[in-house]
Amino acid sequence: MDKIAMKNDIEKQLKIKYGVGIEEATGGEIFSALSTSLMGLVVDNWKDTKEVYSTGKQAYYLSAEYLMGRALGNNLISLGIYEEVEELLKELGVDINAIEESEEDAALGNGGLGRLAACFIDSAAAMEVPLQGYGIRYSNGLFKQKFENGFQYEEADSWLTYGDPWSIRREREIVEVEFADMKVKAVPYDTPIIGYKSNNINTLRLWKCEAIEEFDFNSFNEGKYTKSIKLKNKADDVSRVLYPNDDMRAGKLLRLKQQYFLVSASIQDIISKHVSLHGEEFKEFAKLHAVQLNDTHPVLAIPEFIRILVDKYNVEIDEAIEISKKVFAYTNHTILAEALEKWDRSLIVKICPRIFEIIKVIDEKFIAELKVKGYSKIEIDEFRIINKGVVRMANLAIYIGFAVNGVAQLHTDILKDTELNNWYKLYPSKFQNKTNGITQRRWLRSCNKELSALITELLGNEDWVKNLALLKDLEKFKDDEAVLTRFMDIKHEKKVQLAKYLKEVDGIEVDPSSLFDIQVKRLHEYKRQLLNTLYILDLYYRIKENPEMKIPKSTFIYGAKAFPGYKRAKGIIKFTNDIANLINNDKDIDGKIKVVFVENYRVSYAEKLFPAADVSKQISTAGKEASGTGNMKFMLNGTPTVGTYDGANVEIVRESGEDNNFIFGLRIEDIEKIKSEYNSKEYYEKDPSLKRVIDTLIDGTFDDEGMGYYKDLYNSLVNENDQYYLLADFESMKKAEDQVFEAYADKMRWAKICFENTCNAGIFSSDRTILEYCSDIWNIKSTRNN
Ligand code: 26Q
Repeated sequence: MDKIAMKNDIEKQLKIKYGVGIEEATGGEIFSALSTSLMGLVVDNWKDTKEVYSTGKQAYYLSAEYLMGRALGNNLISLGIYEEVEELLKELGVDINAIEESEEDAALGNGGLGRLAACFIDSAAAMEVPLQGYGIRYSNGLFKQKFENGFQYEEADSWLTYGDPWSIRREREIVEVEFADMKVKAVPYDTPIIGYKSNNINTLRLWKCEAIEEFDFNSFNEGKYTKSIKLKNKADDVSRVLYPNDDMRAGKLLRLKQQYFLVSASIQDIISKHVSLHGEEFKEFAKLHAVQLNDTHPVLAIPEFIRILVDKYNVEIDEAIEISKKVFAYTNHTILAEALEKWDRSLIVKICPRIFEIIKVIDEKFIAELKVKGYSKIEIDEFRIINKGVVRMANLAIYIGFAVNGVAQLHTDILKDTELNNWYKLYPSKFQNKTNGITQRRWLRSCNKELSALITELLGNEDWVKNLALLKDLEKFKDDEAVLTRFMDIKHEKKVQLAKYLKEVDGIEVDPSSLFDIQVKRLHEYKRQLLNTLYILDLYYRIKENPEMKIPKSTFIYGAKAFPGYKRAKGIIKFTNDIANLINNDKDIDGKIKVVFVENYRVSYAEKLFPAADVSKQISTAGKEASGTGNMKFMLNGTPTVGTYDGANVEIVRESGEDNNFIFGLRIEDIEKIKSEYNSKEYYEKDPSLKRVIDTLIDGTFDDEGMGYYKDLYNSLVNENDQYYLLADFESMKKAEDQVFEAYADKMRWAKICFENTCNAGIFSSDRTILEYCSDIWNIKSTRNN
């Protein structure tokens, strides 16, 4: 990097964009100027990478969500110039941290699935894999969460108010998307995804929906202003907002429109590039392109692909279907069959009638195939894509997809053995496992620079940043007290930093020498934040009864957003905030425990929480969490898991050892066994400690201001037989926590537990995952741009 040129460029950008010098510029302005200047450093490699990739087979990741977070810090690291830029800014009297904090999170996703997509495109760039991401450029990302008197409120997330210096609007590559009732423009915005210390720059292309005519001049001239912008608004609506739910609870028309918009624009883009390079030749299409469907949300890509081949390029429909069978692969992120996406045929007909016709042809072809194989009518009905007036997106994806994968070993086993067992028997060779991963560039190198420096020092180089398996080599220090002490000093330092941040933004004081127990994830009943809360309340009562009780001073931290229409989830937030209020204000317990619910948990907050955690809480009901990825982020930062035998926890324990984690609770087999005779009331009546905490929901200890939240939560546990087995796992969770307290009290033992977690986290790099997709699904190779 040429420092002087960089400095001049930043100053020039500030002048052009804002008419200010660096002394008067705000953090946001410097962020924008610096980012624009960095874009200048990547444009040439970006263009070259595209050319290099187009000479071979490419893969495309279609996803309705990308939970990117901030870009600046990561991009500086990938470019290998973080320290230089930090110094340059310092010379100008600017603190790089403040500049990084000025960047809005790009929160174009809800949770795990969206963040996974973001990790994957980072890994693909780092691994020099020709993968392009396609998504939607929502004007409003995931809502901002506010607490008032313990209740969650939502505010719009207008992340684009000050523009997005990391994307380029590609006016020349606009495509048109046709709905039954309107035609719109899909405008591509491209973001460079910078390969770590590589010349490969990959692309994330997000589509924005716009009206073809900005506004209707005739109406405007007639003085009908509202009418003149009606069409514009209708088009803008399509990419206006990310649906804030992370399960299939609202099958809304607009959501389906978004899905069709995404896939139509993306597939047109892929096909038109193919045609311009190879002509109207589709027989070998699958040799050049693979499309990965991130859950069922982009599954309409399949009939859209067939539609274009048939209607635009005159391919026979049977042939088009056969081609599509070699192009698409599908990832499943949910366990429950009943949670799989379904759309009423009437909705699909209303939005894109031709697509429905094609789905019908696919369905008929499928039925014919099943008949030939000798399946009965009843069996065939199970498989059918269209059944009783609904289109089952997963069925379409599995029938056409050449590969179907789960996201953790346990999850894939469940799909094969139970949820999708009939499909597995029909197409055994389609099923694969691809255990999720996380990018160590963001989740260690960038968010925990102190630990990164120690690892680099111990290993003698930074190779682990692009080959995380190398962390294994740290094992030789596992009994080295000096190393362990430094490791834990860093943990402490990260806790001090978090405490400072909490104080600044949430006005909450926490003691960095206390144990930080952290549960961060979307709020869901199956994730059992409520179990954690009941546990903490019980602990509080026990401390009150027995002030001498020996436990390490502890801070319990939560971060979670609830879907705005999910009453129980909102009730759990309010209940937990009420308990925090009770405990934090009780002088009797002498600050022994404290409860903090951070407001507006998001990627940039996560980056502060993971490195500062002593305990990672992963307590979903066994069999419900497909994988989890937060669990991996904790582990990488040297944090043991307190959790159930679920999702990727199983693999985490397998890698780092039973002794280095605290596993408790019913396993899937146990639940299967007790399921039929489970009676939560018995637990409630039998265990006075359990009764005591559950009764606070109805005895007036807390007040939900007439919302009915608490009564409802009480009912879910006691009168609706506790679907998620909180009561059944309560006792064993207490035991696990006792073991944590005991282990934590022994400093060196604890240090070793933490250290071993980091040593064994290598396998959970999304680099590993992406390379598995490349070799086992996409059949593509890394391609270097020199
Ligand atoms: C579907 C239809 C209509 C509206 C919304 C949706 C919808 C949106 C988002 C359904 C599901 C999601 C997100 C699911 C998700 O995040 N799943 C998580 O995926 C992670 C990555 O594989 C796993 O680690 C988690 O276990 C899984 O819960």
